[in-house]
Amino acid sequence: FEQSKVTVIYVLGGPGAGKGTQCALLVEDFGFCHLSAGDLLRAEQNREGSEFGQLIRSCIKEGQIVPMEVTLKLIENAVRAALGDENRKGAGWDDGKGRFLIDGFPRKMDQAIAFDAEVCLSSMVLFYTTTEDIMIERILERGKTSGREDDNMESIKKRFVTYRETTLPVIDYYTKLNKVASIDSSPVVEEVYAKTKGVVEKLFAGETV
Ligand code: UP5
Ligand code: MG
Repeated sequence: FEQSKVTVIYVLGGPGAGKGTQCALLVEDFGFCHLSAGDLLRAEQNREGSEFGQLIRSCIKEGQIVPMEVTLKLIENAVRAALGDENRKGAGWDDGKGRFLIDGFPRKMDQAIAFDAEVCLSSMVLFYTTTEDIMIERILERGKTSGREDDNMESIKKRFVTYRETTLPVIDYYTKLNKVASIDSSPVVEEVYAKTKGVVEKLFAGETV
């Protein structure tokens, strides 16, 4: 697809920082197509006949990054499907605008380089920051009902290690490219969203972040 027809925003931040929550709100106001890498991986894991099911399950439980070929393909397919899918209109997704939120990706340098080179360049990175204590509290609370196999203390600790060692360098990389808008996600959802909305409005108004 043509780069000029799509706007891609990467949404990053630690486990449980609030990426998915903010994306859902952005969809309503700006007509984005929200693609969560974690959700796409979980769907693939549960898809009958998937050759990657076991691999994805063990990576997620151990807080490891799934080999990028798998994730990249899932995202690329989802972008293409969304661009060609009339039925998604009305569900908040406005196909004509070609706006994508890619949530929880890229979280390793190899993914970042490959997506930027082979699929499309992102316009900016929304980066949610808060303390590990807050992230733990949020994930454990959600874990009561989420059914996610990584919403437990043991997996959380492993997710934090991967985040610090593997994902923070990606943030540094985009910071040097002046693409990162950092937002403190410690306050209540509405307050975090007010900041988020301001940043995205500026982007679409043609200002840099
Ligand atoms: N909540 C949210 N905001 C709040 C606020 N301001 N105040 C109070 N509560 C707030 O939020 C988490 C919880 O907190 C929710 O209950 C929410 O209501 C509440 P959420 O918006 O879901 O946070 P999010 O940042 O999306 O947390 P998530 O757990 O989804 O982040 P992860 O990055 O850990 O998970 P993801 O699904 O992206 O990835 C899971 C795994 O998939 C990875 O560990 C990895 O193994 C694998 N993966 C890859 O291998 N490659 C990839 O490219 C991507 C993922
Ligand atoms: Mg999420």
